[in-house]
Amino acid sequence: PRNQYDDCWLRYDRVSDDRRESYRRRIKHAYVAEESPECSAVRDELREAIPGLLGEDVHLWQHRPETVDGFLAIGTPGDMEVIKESIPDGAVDDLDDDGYLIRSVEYEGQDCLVVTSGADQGLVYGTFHLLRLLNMGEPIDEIDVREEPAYANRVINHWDNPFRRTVERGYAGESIFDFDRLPDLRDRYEDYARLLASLGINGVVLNNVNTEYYPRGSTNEASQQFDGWRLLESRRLEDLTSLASVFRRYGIQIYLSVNFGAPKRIGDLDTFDPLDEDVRQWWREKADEIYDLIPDFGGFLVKADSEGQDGPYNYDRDHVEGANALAQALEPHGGRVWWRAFVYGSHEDRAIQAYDTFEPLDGDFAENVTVQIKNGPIDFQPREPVSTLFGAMPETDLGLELQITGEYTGQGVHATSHLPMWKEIFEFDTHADRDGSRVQDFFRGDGEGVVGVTSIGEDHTWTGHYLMQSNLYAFGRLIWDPDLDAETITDEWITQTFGADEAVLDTVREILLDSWEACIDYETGGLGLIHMMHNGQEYLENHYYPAPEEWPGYHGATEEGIGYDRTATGSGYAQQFRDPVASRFEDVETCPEKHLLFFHHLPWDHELEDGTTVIQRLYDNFYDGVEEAERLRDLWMTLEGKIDDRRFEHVATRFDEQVHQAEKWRDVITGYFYDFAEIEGEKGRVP
Ligand code: GCW
Repeated sequence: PRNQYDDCWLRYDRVSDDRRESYRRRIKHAYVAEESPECSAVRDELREAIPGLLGEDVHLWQHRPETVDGFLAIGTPGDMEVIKESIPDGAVDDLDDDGYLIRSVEYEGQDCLVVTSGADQGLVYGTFHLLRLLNMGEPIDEIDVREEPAYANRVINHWDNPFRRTVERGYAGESIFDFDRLPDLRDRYEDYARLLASLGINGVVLNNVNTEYYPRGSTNEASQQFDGWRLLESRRLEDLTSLASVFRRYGIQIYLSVNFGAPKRIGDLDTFDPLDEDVRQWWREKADEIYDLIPDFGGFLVKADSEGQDGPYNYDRDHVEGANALAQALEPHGGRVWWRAFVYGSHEDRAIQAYDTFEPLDGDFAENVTVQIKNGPIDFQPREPVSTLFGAMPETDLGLELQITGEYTGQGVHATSHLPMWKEIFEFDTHADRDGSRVQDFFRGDGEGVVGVTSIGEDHTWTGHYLMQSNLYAFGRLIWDPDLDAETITDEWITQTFGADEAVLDTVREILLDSWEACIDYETGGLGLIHMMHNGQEYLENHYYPAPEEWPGYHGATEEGIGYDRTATGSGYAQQFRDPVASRFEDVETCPEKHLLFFHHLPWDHELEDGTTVIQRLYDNFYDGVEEAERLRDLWMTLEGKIDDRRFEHVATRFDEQVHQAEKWRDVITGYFYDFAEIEGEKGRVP
């Protein structure tokens, strides 16, 4: 089955000759601690990796191999003498559970490589870190690594619909999870867990946040009847134990998205009012049942009172009352509720609603509740200003939700790296002080973290597009260490995925790092407009193309001008920020051009800083964006013969389609704006 899907970045190809001897000396013999499930996963990984890298078998030892020149030792200091003796006292005690050290040391005349941690989980991460260095051909003779993750919770959210095996906003085929066949396991589960653990991911929410009927979007009724809520049924929970044990070996906890109405749907209660004592008791018993089966279960993710999902509003309760009812049930077991702040519908401008709803509740959520907030106030647009909730709820545990899948960035077809976008979000300074005021500083508590909505599916590529594997990779690496720069992460991915050829490295790096700005330009015109795009293929159920009647609500175009007034005279989103951010967005003169039309409604001929008018800049950006997509495609074409045909052809075909879609949309949207503005383009391109 392994050849039915790609290895992604865990390729373990033969190392170059000039590295081989040094590697051989320190890794051909490996002494790995015994007991835990995590250590057995480590041993399996070495069995997979080392023969690939060295072209010869690895020797695994149960004690120190005394008669060889050198060896790899993986364990806690308590597990083995060589580690205790060669790592200074206290160096390991100082680490977080997930942290680890990797060092080259000399031990009684042998050249060793030590991977150590205070906990088995850190050994898994340390091993994958070492294998990454080997995959990249890095020297290991003088190595001294100390690592700890920035965030305690590093979680993947699947939007997979159990039993149907569809994936909402997934562009890589069916769900990899076959819930109907559990407890039977598939090899793919383990290989997926390996990919995630190699990035330091420690939690997976297995199913879609939409756990019931989802009354919008596609016209296909049947595709909207979701049954994720059934996963809380007793027989389904029993089935999940096998899947949990696969992930457990890699230190990954499983979570479920649950339906707030479960006490009524699954239980025999006639209410799910979170303040009703029977309802609370039902959740307690359900939690007890789950933890009996899965002692390390992570907790629940909830989308409540949003896009048709049930919630506390059904009973006039608020989000605190709702979240805390579930939290009290998980609390004795150490479980956590991740409660989404993605609510809209009652305010004319959806941007302002999450803050209005959640900020007043600060301080009232139970200790084991995390409020999970999308990066921007709308919905994973190619570019949005950040959510005003960051920094606004100092007494609440917060989680940041990013989208790895490309719902609005070209779906499975366009090559769009999200990494530069995530860097922009992480570095944004909110001027709200906690332990720092950048967005990336807000999720560092024990009950906090970063989650990503995944792009994974049954496709051979896993992500529907070979280059989009880079987004999963980048997500994991960035949330382990948000200080890593985009080039470093991108280069790591390319080298492990395509090998060490410099030309390939330079080319793919340029494509990935330039792809996001290109996408913004050809989809949105680059001045902060949202939801204006034509994305994906029409025949895909998931394809995104809002009906032209919806457009004015998004971009606010009139004969006089364009943009959405979110200043004090408009919806007031700018005012939800702290100063000086609020005044910077509020004032047309200081509002950054990239967000201009998100915050301001301006005349078509309003002059930008360089004298260009708004309408001309939109025209230019749509044209330049397409040209940029063409340039990136041409860059890819230079790789013919430098990488394998299968991956070359796959990406080349998609690039043609990307350019084609971008051109089509450019013509539609520039023509459409021309109809409003009746201003011809200065370069003879519009109309
Ligand atoms: O707007 C949307 C997406 C939905 C998604 C929702 C959410 C899971 O288009 O597909 O539903 O966001 O994040 O809940």
